[in-house]
Amino acid sequence: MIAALAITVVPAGPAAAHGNVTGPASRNYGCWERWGSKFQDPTMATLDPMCWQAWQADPNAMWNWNGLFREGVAGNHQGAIPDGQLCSAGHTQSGRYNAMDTVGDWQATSVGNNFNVRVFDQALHGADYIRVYVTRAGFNPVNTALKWSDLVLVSQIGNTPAAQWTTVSGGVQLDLPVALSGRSGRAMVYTIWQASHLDQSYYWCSDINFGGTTTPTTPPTTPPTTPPTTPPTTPPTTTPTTPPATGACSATYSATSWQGGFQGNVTVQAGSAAIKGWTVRLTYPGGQTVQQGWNATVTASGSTVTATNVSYNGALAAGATTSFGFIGGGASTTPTATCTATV
Ligand SMILES: [Cu+2]
Repeated sequence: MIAALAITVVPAGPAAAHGNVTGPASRNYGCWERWGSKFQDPTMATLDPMCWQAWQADPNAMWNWNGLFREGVAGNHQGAIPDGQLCSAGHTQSGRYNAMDTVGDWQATSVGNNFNVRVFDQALHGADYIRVYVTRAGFNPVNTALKWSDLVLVSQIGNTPAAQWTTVSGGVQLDLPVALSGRSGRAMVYTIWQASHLDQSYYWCSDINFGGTTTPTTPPTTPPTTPPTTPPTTPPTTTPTTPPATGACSATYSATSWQGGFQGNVTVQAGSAAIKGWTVRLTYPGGQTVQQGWNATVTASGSTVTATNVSYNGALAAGATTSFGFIGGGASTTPTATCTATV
């Protein structure tokens, strides 16, 4: 799942976790699955441009792939979400998911006219109901914003407690069968999960391509073994950055924190000469753990986090910068940061 691997795994509290459509992967889940370990890899801009724009717009839409929901909609989904904003659930969560509405050539999952939509529920919420829609024939998501009137209800279930879902690693999942006929080409799946938890409604856009006449099964998605952190319940605060270290390279640390966890971000800058690689050491006062990292190989030993460049961001011209990050558990305190360069 993650090339830049973590050492210490902190179990996430299931009560705070949520879910997503893992197959056909929703826009933000797919972008997280394909690029989470290398989200600043510039090849994404050409290989997967819609994911690239999404990561540029707000990486937290991917880190929090499980949090695309609204509360208090009272069943009036169309009233809460304007046309053109269906994939961001009406700019929910302060606009974190807005880039999901961007019209363009999102990577699409190939399906037959019969396929399953798989909902993954990390929190064992279960469902009051789940509704699966597919866009009407002729709708082209590559050049058209999604409207409610484009959607046709094709599958649904009513009240289904989590005990009736299939237990998998990290939660439970449920497959809703879709059976269509005569479809070809691009389309979207729109799924609404009314979780049996408060009045919490989830909304997901998945891009599909009707390519075959057979009945492929949705490739079994391995649920992540490390659930990402849940959205902060309190507004994040940014800790002061540490002063850059001196030497052939410097490391500048900043963090965004929430109850029980934080996202650490480090900017690495080459000094007055070019470098071939770098290693950053962060020493915390103690009690911190690392769950996942990106754009660096991140390991933890005791209260020291060591991050080494990956293949595409080791070489830096004089004065040039790159950055990496990681999700940590425990209180967000400011570590000392040192940078060692390979020249
Ligand atoms: Cu939840």
